[in-house]
Amino acid sequence: MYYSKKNVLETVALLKAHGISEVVLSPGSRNTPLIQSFASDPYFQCHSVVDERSAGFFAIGIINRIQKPVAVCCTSGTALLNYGPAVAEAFYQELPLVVLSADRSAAWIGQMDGQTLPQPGIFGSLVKKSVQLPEIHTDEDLWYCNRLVNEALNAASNGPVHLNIPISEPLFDFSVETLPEVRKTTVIAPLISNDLQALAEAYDQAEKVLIVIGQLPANPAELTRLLDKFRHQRSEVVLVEHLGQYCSEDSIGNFDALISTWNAETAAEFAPDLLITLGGHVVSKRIKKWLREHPAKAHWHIGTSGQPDTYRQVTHFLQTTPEAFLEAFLPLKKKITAETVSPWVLRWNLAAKELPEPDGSLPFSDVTVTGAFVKSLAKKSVLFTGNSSPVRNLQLYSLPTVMPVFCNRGTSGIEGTLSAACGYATGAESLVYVIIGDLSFFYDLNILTHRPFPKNLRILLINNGGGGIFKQLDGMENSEILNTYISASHDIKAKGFVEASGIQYLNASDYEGLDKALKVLRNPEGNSAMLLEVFTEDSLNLEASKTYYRSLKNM
Ligand SMILES: Cc1ncc(C[n+]2csc(CCOP(=O)(O)OP(=O)(O)O)c2C)c(N)n1
Repeated sequence: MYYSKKNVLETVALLKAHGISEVVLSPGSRNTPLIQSFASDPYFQCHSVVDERSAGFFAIGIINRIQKPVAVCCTSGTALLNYGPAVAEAFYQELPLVVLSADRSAAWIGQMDGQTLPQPGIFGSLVKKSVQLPEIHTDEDLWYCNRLVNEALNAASNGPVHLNIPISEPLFDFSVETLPEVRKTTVIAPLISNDLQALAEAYDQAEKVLIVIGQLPANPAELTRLLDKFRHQRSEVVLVEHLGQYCSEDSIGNFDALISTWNAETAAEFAPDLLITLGGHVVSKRIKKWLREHPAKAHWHIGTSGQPDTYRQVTHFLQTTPEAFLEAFLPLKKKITAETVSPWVLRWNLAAKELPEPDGSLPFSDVTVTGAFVKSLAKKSVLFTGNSSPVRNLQLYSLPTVMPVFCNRGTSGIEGTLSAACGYATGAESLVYVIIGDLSFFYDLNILTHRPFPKNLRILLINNGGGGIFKQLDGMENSEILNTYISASHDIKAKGFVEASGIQYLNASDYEGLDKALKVLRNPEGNSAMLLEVFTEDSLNLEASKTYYRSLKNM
């Protein structure tokens, strides 16, 4: 049975009408009317996650999997604030996270009534839309509520939204048998203008086209098909990290390491005439620096937001989805066949191919452990990577198989990687791997209490005793407080936490042990999730990466 008040019924019915079927619920009494209504309706798949910070990231993991909006629902007060990091992440990854917060009626905010704070608009500029629903007493209230919920859900197409729902007592009247019929409104995005002829001509004439693909959702099958059709294969170089999901025979993933080998002259020679970017964040810092120093004659950025100007040289914002742009653009460009590939493209491709990956001749370290892990990944699996060193080290290696790779790269926070992976794995059939550093792992421990904990999760925890990334930074060795305050060094091991949570625990601290443990980790059978904790040492971590980058310079 559903809860009786109309603003709750309208919200629940409209979520259903908009096709939002997965809801992550966090416990509370003010939101019990919402919880009861979602859980009573078999249309909704409900997940219970107590800690709202984890719940927000758990929902992001589900969005990564289903690529549709997902709702999170919490009680009033600080519960809502705990969604903050996930809301920010969703905003900068343009993910459709729908936040539903229950509240007291406006009259009681700031009156020392229990568990209240000013909830409407609390996420400020980090949401695409924020609405305060009315409590419904009249027909006009009902129309107003319907309009606001529709507006918010429509705005969620490319980012998070917040619906604050005041619910006065009684909170536990579960007497309604069916949801009301509701009006759903649909927004049709502006169609792309056909005025692209000039761009098509510029594209056909460009000699050096650099396409940089940032973070994209998984399985961009349609985008891949269109991009393959779009490219002349003559004048383009495609740079894409694992998070960009696109993969073709000649796309280049190791460009960050490649750029590290250039001198001023080569840096200028590799620069493009026309830069085309799409997708979200790019991890490499070197590419940003290099492109800012070597601006192209033209830069087109394709994306619905009409920003950003990451490389300080945008000439055209093509404000639409990459798919819609390519569809419109394809018929306009010339069909160039049997052209020879330009020397500039050949040079890029050769340089990228010749660049060696770090190998086992280097000391046992974060970098080489990552390499061994990457090579052991099972086919048809999915990978979540923590921020900090894992996402960077991962990029030094090609993946053995095409697989979706996810990371909370919207704001690069270290707090929600495990939770997101857990959300993805719940309901996924494949193995879901996580590679994560120790500070990021311990930060997100609460999700280990989630039940049922997905058995298909396989976690590689690289425990280097603190924030290892900071020790790699030039000049840090001179800081006397590096260990105490910057890298927050510790001697905590994960074993106790992991075993108490019913997860199978493995560990390794040399190549032989790692090899054995990785074989166990890739086993899809088993009654529980598994975690492999690998211990590495600061001095060897530093030596391995210095030796590797030095060897590239000497090539
Ligand atoms: C929520 C949040 N707090 C702080 C940071 C700053 N930060 C970036 S990397 C990092 C250290 C991460 O350490 P760990 O997860 O152990 O990975 P490692 O550096 O050892 O690879 C910190 C604290 C952040 N990105 N996000």
